[in-house]
Amino acid sequence: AEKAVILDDKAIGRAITRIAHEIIERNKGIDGCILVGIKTRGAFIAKRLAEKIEQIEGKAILTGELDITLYRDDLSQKNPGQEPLVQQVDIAHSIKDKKVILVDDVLYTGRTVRAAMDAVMDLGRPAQIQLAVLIDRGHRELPIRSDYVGKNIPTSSEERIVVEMTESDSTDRVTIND
Ligand code: 3GP
Ligand code: 5GP
Ligand code: MG
Repeated sequence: AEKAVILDDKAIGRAITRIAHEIIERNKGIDGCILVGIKTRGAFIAKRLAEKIEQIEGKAILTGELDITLYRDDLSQKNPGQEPLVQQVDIAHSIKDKKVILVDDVLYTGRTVRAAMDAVMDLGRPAQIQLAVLIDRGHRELPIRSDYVGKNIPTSSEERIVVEMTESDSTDRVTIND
């Protein structure tokens, strides 16, 4: 299948730097904020954002992680589907009255973010939940939008965005292939 590069390593770096500045600007600093990355690559992006924010502000932002994977419905059902299910919550800080900034690599239907919001609200009442994503590929099935976006990529449902990050892959690159 054909492969088009949407973001190279430099462009990914610039997007993360810009989003770090936007987070600081919107929240007038980072006091009371916690970055929560959705594994796997959303957690890598959250870690890179945290490092950049610390460089800019001179202090560390709180971080946490959620592990959310697709759960296969009972295949005996007439219309089997998959729903994202929270597998693990790794947030060592209280989120009560905090501004929780969820971070993911790709935003698509919005169902993963909905599951993430449920998991966060189960931990206590946050002051606010915000969302940062590297790629918004459209096709929302829920009324969910991102506060911070690296790049909007209109896709067909058949296309796939491939996000590669050096933490787990050989390079930093976002490509689209069908
Ligand atoms: P990630 O955990 O780094 O986000 O869901 C497991 C992996 O499969 C994801 O990696 C993601 O990159 C990839 N993937 C590609 N298309 C889809 C999709 O439509 N849904 C989900 N959940 N993951 C997808
Ligand atoms: P949603 O729940 O919004 O449909 O999808 C969000 C999650 O599914 C993201 O965490 C992401 O891992 C994955 N996802 C959905 N579509 C794509 C895609 O085209 N490429 C990649 N890499 N991940 C996707
Ligand atoms: Mg993801």
